[in-house]
Amino acid sequence: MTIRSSIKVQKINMEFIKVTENARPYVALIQLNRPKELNALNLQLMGEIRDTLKKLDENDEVRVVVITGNERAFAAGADIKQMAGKTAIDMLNIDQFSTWDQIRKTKKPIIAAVSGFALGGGCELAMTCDMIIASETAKFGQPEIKIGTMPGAGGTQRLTKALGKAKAMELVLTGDFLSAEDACSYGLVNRVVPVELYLEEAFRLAAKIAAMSPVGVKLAKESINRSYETHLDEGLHFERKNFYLTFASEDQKEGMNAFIEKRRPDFKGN
Ligand code: DAK
Repeated sequence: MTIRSSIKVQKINMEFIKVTENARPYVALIQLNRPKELNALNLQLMGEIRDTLKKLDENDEVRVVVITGNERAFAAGADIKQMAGKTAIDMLNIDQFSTWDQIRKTKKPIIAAVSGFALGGGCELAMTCDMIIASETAKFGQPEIKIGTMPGAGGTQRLTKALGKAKAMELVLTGDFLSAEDACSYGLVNRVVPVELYLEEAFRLAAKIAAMSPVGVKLAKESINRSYETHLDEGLHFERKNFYLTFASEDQKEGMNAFIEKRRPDFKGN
């Protein structure tokens, strides 16, 4: 690989993400940029990630993509304020899954550089990436149960594959968080580094992969995913139907409204 230090850094700012096409030689960076909302994933932000990944996948000057947030939060989940009032049919019509599926189809490797909260959809976005570098402060979790719903973007499937049934069951049913150290011991993340180094470490890993054959990397990623995802499609389908169903419940409205009103939810089971 030739190191092209004279090349101008290409930065593109969208409303909710910042993109640097050549953050390092052949390495692009996507930074989630809704810091006040802890990078909550609203529909537009997810659309910006989808469209950017599609462009980067077609750009020969990019071989690896790093996705990050900031020190406090990778992403604290899908935007509860945007989802709270939705019915099951609204959710079905919005069809956010096509966006998540498009992200999942990216051919180039994606590394998540995670610090702080990676919760709900944030944890699912990190797990949709191919590798995760975590800072010591990273906290992973699927707390949807606390707001009357359940993971909807692969959490029940990918967490179970990564952690095994018992631990995944505990996390999804209690909403408890997993520390970076525990996430690493279970194999959910590649490694944990001090907070000031997590992005650099992600770039270091990206550079190593970017020096390999882009064709070999693409085909190897596809092959590993074939092994990993053989039963995933069926599992995702099942999870999606159940996720929509939670939006037919009063508990989902109560849970999300309680979050917005900063009070404890009173779940009735209907
Ligand atoms: N949505 C909207 N706003 C959020 C948010 C979220 N997920 N997380 C945090 N915020 C906002 C807070 O409301 C607050 O806003 P203001 O009150 O200042 O206006 C601001 O960010 C700072 O948060 P806190 O004041 O709460 O900060 P703390 O340090 O006290 O607490 C926390 C941090 C991360 C523990 C807390 O914010 C929290 O519990 N957040 C919610 C975590 C959560 O429940 N996440 C799961 C959301 S449900 C799907 C794809 C994905 C999904 C579903 C479907 N399809 C493809 C269909 C995913 C669903 C989810 O992720």
